[in-house]
Amino acid sequence: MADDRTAQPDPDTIEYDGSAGGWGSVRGIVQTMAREMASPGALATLRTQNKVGGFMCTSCAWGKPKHPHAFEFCENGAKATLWELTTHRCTPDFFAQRSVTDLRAWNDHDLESVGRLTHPMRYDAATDHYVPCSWDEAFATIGAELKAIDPKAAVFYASGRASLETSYLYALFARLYGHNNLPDSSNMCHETTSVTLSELIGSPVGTCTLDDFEHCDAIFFFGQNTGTNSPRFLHPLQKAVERGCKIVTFNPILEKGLISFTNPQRAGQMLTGGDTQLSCQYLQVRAGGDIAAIMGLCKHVFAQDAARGGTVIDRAFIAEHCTGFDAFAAKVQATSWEAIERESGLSRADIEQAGEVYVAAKRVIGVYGMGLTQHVHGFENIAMLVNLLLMGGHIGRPGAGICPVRGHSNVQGQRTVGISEKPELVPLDTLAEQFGFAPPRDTGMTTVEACEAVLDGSARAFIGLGGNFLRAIPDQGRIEPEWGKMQLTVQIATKLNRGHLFNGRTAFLLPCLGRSEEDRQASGPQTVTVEDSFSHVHASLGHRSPASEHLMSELAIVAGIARHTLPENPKVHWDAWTGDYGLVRDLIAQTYPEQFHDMNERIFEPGGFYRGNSARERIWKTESGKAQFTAPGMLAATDIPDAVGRYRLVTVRSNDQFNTTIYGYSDRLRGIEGKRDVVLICPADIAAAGLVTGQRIALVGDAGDEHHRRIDGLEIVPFDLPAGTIVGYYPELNPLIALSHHDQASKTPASKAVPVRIVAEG
Ligand SMILES: Nc1nc2c(c(=O)[nH]1)N[C@H]1C(S)=C(S)[C@@H](COP(=O)(O)OP(=O)(O)OC[C@H]3O[C@@H](n4cnc5c(=O)[nH]c(N)nc54)[C@H](O)[C@@H]3O)O[C@H]1N2
Ligand SMILES: Nc1nc2c(c(=O)[nH]1)N[C@H]1C(S)=C(S)[C@@H](COP(=O)(O)OP(=O)(O)OC[C@H]3O[C@@H](n4cnc5c(=O)[nH]c(N)nc54)[C@H](O)[C@@H]3O)O[C@H]1N2
Ligand SMILES: [Mo]
Repeated sequence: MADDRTAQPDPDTIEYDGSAGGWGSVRGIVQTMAREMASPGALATLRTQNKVGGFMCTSCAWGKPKHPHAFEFCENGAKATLWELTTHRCTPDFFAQRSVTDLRAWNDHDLESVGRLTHPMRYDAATDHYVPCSWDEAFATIGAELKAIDPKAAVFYASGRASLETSYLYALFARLYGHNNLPDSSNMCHETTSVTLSELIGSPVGTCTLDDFEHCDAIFFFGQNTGTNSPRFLHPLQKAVERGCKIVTFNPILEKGLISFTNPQRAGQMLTGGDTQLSCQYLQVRAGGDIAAIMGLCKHVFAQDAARGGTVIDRAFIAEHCTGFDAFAAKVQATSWEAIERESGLSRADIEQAGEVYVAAKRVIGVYGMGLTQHVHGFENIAMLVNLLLMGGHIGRPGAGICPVRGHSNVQGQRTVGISEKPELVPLDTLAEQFGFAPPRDTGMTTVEACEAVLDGSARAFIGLGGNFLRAIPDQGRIEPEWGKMQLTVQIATKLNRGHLFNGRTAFLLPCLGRSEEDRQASGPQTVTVEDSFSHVHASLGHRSPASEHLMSELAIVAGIARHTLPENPKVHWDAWTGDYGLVRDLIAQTYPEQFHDMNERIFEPGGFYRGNSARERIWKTESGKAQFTAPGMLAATDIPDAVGRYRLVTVRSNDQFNTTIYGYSDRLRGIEGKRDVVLICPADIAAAGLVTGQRIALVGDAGDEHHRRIDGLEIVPFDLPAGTIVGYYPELNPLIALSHHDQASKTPASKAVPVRIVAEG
């Protein structure tokens, strides 16, 4: 148990701002405390989470309100913090006892459970062990290796946690070195959003802020699992419903958090077991059926507009602000209800009922997550939602807008300050002047392209600023064996994961501070900043003493590598910047003056400072200068046609994981306990395939290429799902996803509607 008894929360008394399941979520935290033997004072640290003067949660990117609760965190955020504050340590001794190859037999949960990394480590290929090294040795060797290769053959990956300051310097380092190969976790996540929204409304991010949820009349919710992945969002949703707002949800899975919510902060609800009904209608669309479903909604809106004398569609808004409406209208007209019902798996009557909610609402918000972005036609999914919102003028108006729910806590911000493979999104001329160099102008690699470069041998070096790239990508089974052909791999991390067990010829594992830890540099303790889903920028100050005296901050590590790689430049001061992060914020303000002016003064504003959004002001920074209606060329978000025995596999998260970090084996909100090697199938499909509950099966990839993809030993669990849609866990099922199965516009891997077949075992 934890070594500080006072740090043990009592589930009967703890005040807690929690998630969908009332007591269950409190119990989840207590279990994590016990498992992780959280260090003394861990609970006090939770109290400062998401508060001014405290640190910003490392879990999701949901907004941090101006007036936070006593405990402004959820089950997720608490687990993420306790996971970071564990007393377990992954030391040189641990590595001395186990070879890297041996560790590949460990599962994701066990690898991270070893604890926080304590020392910089070098991979010794001769013995197949990680051995300790000095920071100087690491930086000098990495610098020498990078200098010896073509910069265009290097990939600098970032998982969306590192601060704005670190991210800005990481991107600057890449460009000074000579490439734009800056994929980040966003390239597996909301890159579909960045590409689609930029093209259609001229803003790469959502247009809503938290305030809009206080004024909307209807929320259309697509493929985002709030109770599990962004539980603090349940509070504004509950309040919205209580003032009469209607929520309509489209999701193949009946996600508990979206059906109803027991608020752990309201004593009454906890005592009586009462709850708030969240969705007024829940439509179990088939995976990949949203283009069709939204087409149906639009069809109903047109019909009602005609029936009500043209009062439903906002024609004045469309005339002033939009293009492409006529082609879109023609498309809706030409699409039959029969096709819509077939492709969505929903009945016309149900879609019309949902359409009535839209027709009756004055202010509509469209919310979405991975259920729209991670498809081969993710672009068209989002574009249809934009169409739906534009019809009623619901973008750029209080209480309305489009709201992509971001994942990692600073993933949006990393893009904002230059981590992007797309040079056109970065003010290169400003950077050129600021730092006296000629930035590379060619487009860099996305995640998918980086994987292709590893496969074809053209990638020579990989740096991972956090994350677990090899475990998070598709086609893992094909890429792992090729990884070691790279000359250099460097992983900057807090905990050991599978991605660290596949190494280039020269390889380092560099341990960094977590966000809750004090980051002391030459000028004293440092503050960092992050941007939430609503484009608000918050300061974060860690107070905990570091897990080991040998840790360095992410910023110092990036600067250390850069200093040993790049030639002297009178305008570049890695040491001074490392000594005072305020100087880096000055640089950010110079590069992005419109959004980040006076950054150092503004970062402590309660609720964060807003960096603005043009589409919210109805300024459309698109090619046409207007908001764009589109007419999709297909109704299914996948290109793989339906066939007998072919299923659409959806890979999802449980509430007991954060991406590839597996805290435990409980998917409390879906009622699955103690196992993750499962595949959820609806009872009719189980029967039709001649299978039985509990039977072990294999899933086989059905992408139609020459590669064989298979995962054995999955247990059949009956689950309420649309026919043909089956569900399993990420990242265990990633080897089934073909690299070629990605959104056509943004190259975001399509982790939903993955074509598979079932093979009975035994
Ligand atoms: N506890 C926890 N919190 C997290 C994370 C975590 O791993 N664990 N990860 C973080 C990250 S990086 C991200 S990006 C977010 C992800 O948060 P989400 O966007 O919620 O992502 P998923 O867990 O993939 O869930 C996708 C949802 O879409 C539904 N869905 C699947 N296919 C379709 C479809 O075709 N149409 C529709 N309408 N729905 C569909 C699924 O049933 C599921 O409810 O969460 C963040 N927060
Ligand atoms: N099949 C399938 N695949 C998917 C998805 C899916 O839904 N289905 N979702 C995709 C999405 S949305 C995302 S965002 C990606 C996630 O991909 P990644 O962001 O690459 O993966 P994570 O699991 O978040 O990374 C976890 C690791 O980060 C390190 N870490 C934790 N905290 C810190 C820190 O403060 N600093 C540093 N330097 N390291 C730290 C730890 O070592 C930990 O092991 O996966 C994608 N892959
Ligand atoms: Mo994500």
